[in-house]
Amino acid sequence: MKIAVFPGDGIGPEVTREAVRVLQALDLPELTLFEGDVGAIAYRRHGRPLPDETLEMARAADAVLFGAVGDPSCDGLERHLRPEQAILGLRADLGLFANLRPATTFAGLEGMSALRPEIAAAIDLLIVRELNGDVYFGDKGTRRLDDGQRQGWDMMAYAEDEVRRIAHLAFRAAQGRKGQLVSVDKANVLETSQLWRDVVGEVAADYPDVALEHMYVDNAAMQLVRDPGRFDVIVTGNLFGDILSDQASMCVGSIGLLASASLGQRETAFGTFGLYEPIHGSAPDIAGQGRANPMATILSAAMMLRHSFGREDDAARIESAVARALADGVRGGDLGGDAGTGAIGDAVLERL
Ligand code: GGG
Repeated sequence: MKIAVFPGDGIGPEVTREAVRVLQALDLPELTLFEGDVGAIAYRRHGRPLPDETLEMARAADAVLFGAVGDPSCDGLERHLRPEQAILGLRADLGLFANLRPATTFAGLEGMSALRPEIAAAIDLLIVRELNGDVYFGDKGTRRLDDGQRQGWDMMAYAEDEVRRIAHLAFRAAQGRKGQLVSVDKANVLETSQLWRDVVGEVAADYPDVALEHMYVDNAAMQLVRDPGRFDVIVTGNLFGDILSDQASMCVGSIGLLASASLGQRETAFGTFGLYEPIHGSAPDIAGQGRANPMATILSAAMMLRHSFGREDDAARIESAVARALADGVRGGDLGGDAGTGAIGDAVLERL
């Protein structure tokens, strides 16, 4: 089992360390970990946010565990040198087109939600975010207009094959859950969204057992705080998915709890190759202080065991250990407590 570990910037190394401790405690057969540089740390050491060595390491692995990238000291750099290019480059190079972001309210955390506890208690949803298209990967630039003003532009584009493959994945995910899929777009304004809506509607014919609903993104943002329990699986584009999943994290209590799996079509000897990362970023304001909550990264490691290694029992063990730690009152600063990164890792390890 070859896992490439890319801790990255800010709190990335701190939270990744705890997830690695959990993986090592499971006594997985022939577990080999390689560590590589990504993000600002890679830029400082190698002059690029995604060095060739790191990319080769990812290609040679069965799965990637990723921390976070981003550093305010890089704000003035040209776009291709910015830390975020590391994660975008990995997603593109590795063909990781589907980002699964589950959001479920843990027992005992209902009161930590930005919503009323009884509304928060009902949240058990999965956001399926398309990851290889949209404004993230379209042509972009800045130019001077005739009147001398600067103008920035980002091209939003989706080809129908890109929509079709993420739609199939989302329908299959809904089949394994409650059988309800909400496709989120802005089809009343955007051409890409009209195509998205048409293609998702066509794919629906293959899944008569799944109830499909189309929803505009502004309405989806509202419904997510009004009645999040109505959602089972949400499928949406790259930008809308990024925004809605951060919103969902505050509905369940903290962004420090949301894990993610980025999957493509490559199969390894064990399962589907994937990259696993917390949905949060590098949080430079608390970096290096041992205050970050590592649970999202630990839960991402659980997703790795499930999707990339077919080890459902080990994944469930980790998820249950995290749930029990929370039920026992283990809380990081993000949840109003004072447990540090290492102490939260210890609490999960004790309950494995
Ligand atoms: N662990 C997530 C992370 O590092 N996020 C930083 C970031 O900029 N990600 C871009 C994205 O998720 O779209």
